[in-house]
Amino acid sequence: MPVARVRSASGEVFWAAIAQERAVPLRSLDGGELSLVELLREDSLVKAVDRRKTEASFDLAECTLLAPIDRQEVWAAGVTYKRSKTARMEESDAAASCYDKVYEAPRPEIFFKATPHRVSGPLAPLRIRSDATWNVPEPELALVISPDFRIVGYTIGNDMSSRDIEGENPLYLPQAKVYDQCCGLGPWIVPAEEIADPKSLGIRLTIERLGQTAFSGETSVAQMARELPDLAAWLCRENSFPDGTFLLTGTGVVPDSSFTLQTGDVVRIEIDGIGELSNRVVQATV
Ligand code: DO4
Ligand code: MG
Repeated sequence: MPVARVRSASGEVFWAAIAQERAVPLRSLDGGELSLVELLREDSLVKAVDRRKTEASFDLAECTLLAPIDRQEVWAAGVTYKRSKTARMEESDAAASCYDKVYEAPRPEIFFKATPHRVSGPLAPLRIRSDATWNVPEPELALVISPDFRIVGYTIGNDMSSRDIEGENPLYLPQAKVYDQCCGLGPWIVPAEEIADPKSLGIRLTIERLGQTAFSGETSVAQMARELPDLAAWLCRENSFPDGTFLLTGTGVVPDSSFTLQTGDVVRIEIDGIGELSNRVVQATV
């Protein structure tokens, strides 16, 4: 049963279990406000949710789904699919060999992606930088990791990226990746116990522009050159996450080099067994 962050029609924000088009609010067992980490600390996310269900329920159609995050950091892995390696070697004269090497190396590329206030949930705007000319979405399976480093759930991530900034100099990566509204997450968290084989999940990206499909592409987690537990273990080396954390696992879909996002584009990412995350693209003016 998915776990979502929900805003009701009257403006109340809460964690909820989603079933049969209804949102069932969850309560903390200590009587205070429920935070995601209380659920992540338990051995079973499914049982943690069951134990906290209230009697109330809201029609999902009258609620807004928010990004399923409260206090966590979002991290991301890169160059985990061959398509990402190839696209990045094309965009960067200076650093082509870095991408080639990291694709093969035991240690993966892992970078900091977002704090909660930089994350957009379903149907909320995602931003392209006003100082970038070549921008793409990156559809990625996102791991939800507990404070004791277990993969307890999955959601969909969009690792928005400015290819011209990253391509100019790899040291600009944080600016290509981290800015306001740079990361999509949602629509909810699916417990890991409910996904028998995450490697088999298909990932599809569609970009609509003025009512037409401007780009579509797909991949499968099976195409990833690394194992999910291995990525999580590298992130958690010498690192602590008192509230748990999210880890985007890299993109296997990159549009051709002639493509860049425009204001008004709608980016839709679907992952089997999880659902769909759609966001409209905006660009701030300087
Ligand atoms: O090397 C830069 C970032 C790579 C990335 O975000 C990806 O492969 O998804
Ligand atoms: Mg990425």
